[in-house]
Amino acid sequence: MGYKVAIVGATGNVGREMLDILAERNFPVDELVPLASSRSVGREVSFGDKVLKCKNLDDFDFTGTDFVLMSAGGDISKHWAPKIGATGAIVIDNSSAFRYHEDVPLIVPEVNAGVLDAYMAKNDRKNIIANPNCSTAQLVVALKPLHDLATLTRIVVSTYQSVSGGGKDAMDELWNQTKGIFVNDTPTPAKFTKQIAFNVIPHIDVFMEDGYTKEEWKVLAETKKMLDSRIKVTCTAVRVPVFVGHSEAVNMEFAKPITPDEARDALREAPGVVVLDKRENGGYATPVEAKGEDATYVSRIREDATVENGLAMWVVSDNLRKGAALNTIQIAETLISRGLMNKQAA
Ligand code: 2RA
Repeated sequence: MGYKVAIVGATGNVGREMLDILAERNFPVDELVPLASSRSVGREVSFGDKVLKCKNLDDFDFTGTDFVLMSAGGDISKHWAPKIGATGAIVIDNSSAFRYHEDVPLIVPEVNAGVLDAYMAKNDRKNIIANPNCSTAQLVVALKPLHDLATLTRIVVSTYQSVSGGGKDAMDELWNQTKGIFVNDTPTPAKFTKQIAFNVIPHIDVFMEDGYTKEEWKVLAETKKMLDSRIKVTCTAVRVPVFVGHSEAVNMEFAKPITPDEARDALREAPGVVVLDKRENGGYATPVEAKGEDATYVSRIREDATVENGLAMWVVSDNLRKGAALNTIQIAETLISRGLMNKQAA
């Protein structure tokens, strides 16, 4: 026996990736229901070798649904997740709506799966589990084994984020501007604040009062929530003209000494990490290799001699997979494998 799974936002970038990953990983699905807003009802999506039509989120009865995977934006999640959770379904939400709530676990299974045991034992749980922001998910996968080894005290992160993090319109904007520039069209920014083709933009999400952007704040708040609230974190988040795959340059300070070799060995053993670190031309990962892959790639591991116990590294992952859809499904798999769902798959 398998599970009844609904996907809210099934026609979006992340929703379609969720459908592919569920099929690829043979997730134990008895019934899959793609859900969308009324204007997308009837649109077809692929699930393995099946084609399914989207049903209307507004009038769907969630009773008897085991998992609801949500990726339709914060407003939809804020409105629907508590109502769906109250029916007994487990909502795994990809938006930022609940990530910072004290009573909602924020989970990357390789980092803090144990938090789920305590949450699922609570009688008053809301049945909402949050998936982190894409830039944090890959970061904490790479930081966790190093933190376990030498205790991180401070990290400085610079992100190089692909346009797919901004949704399909953002991908179309990069594509159309890139083609347009070759025929001398003047690029007209719409989704982005400036030209994105052949450019980089140091601005993702809204500005906050202290001058940081919300994207940068998310890296800070989510790393602290999942890994350790004592780690000092600062971030500069930058959009780059790459379709899929986020990259991050990370400088780290530790409480204890740690060598690049020790870090490399720990990362090689860590779940979800592939170390690709040859000190030669091309001996590092880029978004092109990470696209379509599940792993978080770590490269360029070296000493940062400007601080005591310092290291630097380069981290790359497919933002639509580990940064969103894959992590969501891994949370569902973790609930099953830890015996936290009522029924077990055969
Ligand atoms: C971005 N972090 O890349 C967002 C997506 N979650 O814009």
